[in-house]
This record gives sequence, structure tokens and C-alpha cells, in this order.
Amino acid sequence: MRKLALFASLMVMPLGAYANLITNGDFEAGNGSGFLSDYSYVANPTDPVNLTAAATYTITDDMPFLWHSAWRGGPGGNQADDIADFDLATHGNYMLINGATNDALKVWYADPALSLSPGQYRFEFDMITTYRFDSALAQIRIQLGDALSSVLVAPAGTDGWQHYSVLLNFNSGPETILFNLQEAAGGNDFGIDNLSLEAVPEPVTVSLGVLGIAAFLRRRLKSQKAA
Ligand SMILES: [Ca+2]
Ligand SMILES: [Ca+2]
Ligand SMILES: [Ca+2]
Repeated sequence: MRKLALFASLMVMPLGAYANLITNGDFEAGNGSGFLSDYSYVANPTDPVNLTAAATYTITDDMPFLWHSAWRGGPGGNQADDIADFDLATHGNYMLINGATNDALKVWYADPALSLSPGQYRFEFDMITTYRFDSALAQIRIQLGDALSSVLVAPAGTDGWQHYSVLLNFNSGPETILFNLQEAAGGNDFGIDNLSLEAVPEPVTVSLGVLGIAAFLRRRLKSQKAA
């Protein structure tokens, strides 16, 4: 029984480490909670500029065409398919973005900055293309301090949300940032939702657990021999 109890406690430890370190990653708390952006925030679709200018964004639970006539969900074309693809009943609020022509601008960054210990992290998010066509698909890169992800290309303009998951080995640096490397203005329009950052339990924790069990069994064997 004691052996079983020890094993159980060692197995639970890594599982308990999972927790989303990002606040408001689902955007349900609206704009300016848990994040900031170098892009300009547009409050509602009746603003004169809408989201027709590059480097602008909003937080909405509605279809993109309300913000830009060339975006998905409008009458005609693939309207029914677009509405199904966006699945707003499931997603609620999301960040709707007209990409910048300067890839140094931060699309999204955690604010206040996260305080991370060195180690491996998993960054996950959902992305959808809001332009009706596939020109200049967004190219996303995640930066976690000194760790950079590969380039994550947005799905086609006829597809639904796509889930992305990257592992990053973080050593130092305070910021958790989402960049868009696509610098073309024609297209480069996308939505993101469900941002998540989790610490990945280190394999060494498991190894120590196995060593701990081995040591325990050795001790037990010794005490049995002595008896
Ligand atoms: Ca959401
Ligand atoms: Ca579709
Ligand atoms: Ca654009």
C-alpha cells in the first residue's frame, strides 16, 4: 500500500503544473485586459476607419464583414459557409486584426509581463483568416523572452479556425509576444482566440520520481533482508 501511495503522489506532481499563465486569452473580458498591442484599437464597426487600415484591431463576437467589406461573412459568396467556419457560438469574443506592413510591431503581448522561470513552455492559440481570399496569409511567430517559435501560417480564406501549438525553451527575458511577419497589406487579415501558455513539466521530474521509487524499493529490499 505504501508503495502505491508513493507512486501516486509522484505521478500527480507534473500534472498539477498545468495552468494557463495568460489572462483573458479567450478575449471574453474584452480589450486591454491581460494584453496590449502595438496596433491601433478600433472600438466599433461604425467608426469611420473601421478596420480597413493596416495595423488595426478590435475585439468582437461578430462576423468580420461588418468591419471591412472584403472580409468574410457578408451576403452572397460563401456566407453560410463563412458563418459556420467562424463558429461564433463557441468562440465568443476574438481578436480581429488587419495585419501591419511592419513586422516589428507586436500584434499581442502579455501585459502585465509574465514572470516566467527558465524551462519549457507550450504556447497554443486558434487562428482564422478573415480576408475572402488566400493572398498574404498571416505568418505568426511567438516570442518567449529569448525563445522564438517557427513561422505559423494562417489557414486558407475558406477554412475554419485552426489550432496551433508550439514548444519554446525559455531562459530569460520578460515578454510573451505574438508577432506577424507578413508585411503585405493586400490580405494579411486574421483572427486569433484562445491563447494559452503552460509550463511543460520537465522530464527530470519524472526521472527523479523513478529514482525515488528505485531508492524506496532498494531500502525496502534491504530491510526485508535484515529482518
Ligand atoms: Ca473567445
Ligand atoms: Ca469553409
Ligand atoms: Ca490587410
